[in-house]
Amino acid sequence: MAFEGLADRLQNTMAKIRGKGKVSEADVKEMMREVRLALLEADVNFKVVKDFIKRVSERAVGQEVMKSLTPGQQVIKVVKEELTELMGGEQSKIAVSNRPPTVIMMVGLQGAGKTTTTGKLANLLRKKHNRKPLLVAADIYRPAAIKQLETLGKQLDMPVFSLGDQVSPVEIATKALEHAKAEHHDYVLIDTAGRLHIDDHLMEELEQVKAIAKPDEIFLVVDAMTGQDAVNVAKSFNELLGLTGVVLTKLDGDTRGGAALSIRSVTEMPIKFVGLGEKLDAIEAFHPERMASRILGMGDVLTLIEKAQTNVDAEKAKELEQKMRTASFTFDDFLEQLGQVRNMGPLEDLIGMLPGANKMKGLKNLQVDEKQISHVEAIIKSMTAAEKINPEMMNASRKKRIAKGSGTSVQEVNRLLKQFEDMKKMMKQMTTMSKGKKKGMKFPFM
Ligand SMILES: Nc1nc2c(ncn2[C@@H]2O[C@H](COP(=O)(O)OP(=O)(O)OP(=O)(O)O)[C@@H](O)[C@H]2O)c(=O)[nH]1
Ligand SMILES: [Mg+2]
Repeated sequence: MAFEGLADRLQNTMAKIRGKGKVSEADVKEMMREVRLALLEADVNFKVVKDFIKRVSERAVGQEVMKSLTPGQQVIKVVKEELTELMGGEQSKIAVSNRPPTVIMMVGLQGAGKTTTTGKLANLLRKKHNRKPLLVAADIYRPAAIKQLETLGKQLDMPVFSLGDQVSPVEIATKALEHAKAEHHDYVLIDTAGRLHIDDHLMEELEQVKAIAKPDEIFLVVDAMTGQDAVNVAKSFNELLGLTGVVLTKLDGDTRGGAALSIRSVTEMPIKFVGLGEKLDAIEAFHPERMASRILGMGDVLTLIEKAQTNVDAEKAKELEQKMRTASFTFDDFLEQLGQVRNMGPLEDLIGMLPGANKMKGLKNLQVDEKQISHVEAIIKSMTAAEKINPEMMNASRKKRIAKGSGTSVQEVNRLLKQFEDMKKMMKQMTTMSKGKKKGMKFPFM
């Protein structure tokens, strides 16, 4: 996971100052030295680091901190605010044209993730915003580029506009727009060709496509793993083409995060989305504040809730809630719920969004638990219908049978039974707690 080193270091530094009842200038200086090192090590642009430290230092020894009752926490608040500001302050939304279709042009270097991101964005627009996007294959150079987009289109069950590779991208864009209007598509996503380096020919062609397609957004797709290079690429593309935003991909890899923290201040371009994996739902809108919160170990509960809302079937959630109320929640429901949680993405990522998760050593090894989950699934599937509804009937010989059937052990079966009991108890408490409160979605796993 990206930012791990940075998050660790910053969180350790913050822990030292958090509880302090008094913060001296020397304390702040000491802390800033560590923050500076942490940022530089994360490959954040040198000048960006310098400015950042200057701003935080000024504020940290200023009135707002020294006069506060909890100066330690106040300093952390300052760091968080400045970190948020660094990444762009308020989150920026995706444009909506008042004369549809809204046109989004994807540009970037070879292998940055343009084609994948085109598919991900279209998926997001449909899933979350109820839009009807058209994908446009305008990369006529790389062999199989068109095929790649068409395959994505098939996976998503979404139309792809293509005229083969013998027609110029400008003409493809022109025809695609006509087609989109005729078919009432409200978004058009144009996937363009990548180059190894920025070159005149590529830029000329992109300018021509831009002139004809009049895009509402030009997203530069950059690979977070390329660190400072990503920042330079963003700078050049912006100067030559005029971007409206950046999509930072491969943030799931072990990038140190420097690009995410430098791009905005160096280029003034907002990061609008981040790519977090190869799958077509591995994309998130970029919220600087939430990202700062994650980096500082304060969690990102909002994203977690949104993930739940997009990926958990609302009908089923309601049904579950009802079952919880009436305490008729069974192992079958439990299985289904596991499935829904898994839809939200790798557990490891979800846990990373919980406040303080970084500090809990046990949680860090959660990858292992994916295996445990399959065990849980196997155990439940080995139960009879009666056992699933009535776990009380479970005796030693039944447990033995289930352990054997699921390829696990009696201990594991026991553990699951215990967890299930605990969970039911917790649900009862939650439903009593939420009584009288305003109605909202409740999920036992949160
Ligand atoms: N881990 C990870 N891989 C990604 C992400 N985005 C894209 N990829 C992978 O990166 C590789 C290149 O992605 P493409 O979408 O083909 O990149 P492109 O910019 O269209 O490449 P060209 O068309 O050759 O210029 C593929 O293997 C993708 O699966 C991401 O967010 N995370
Ligand atoms: Mg491509």
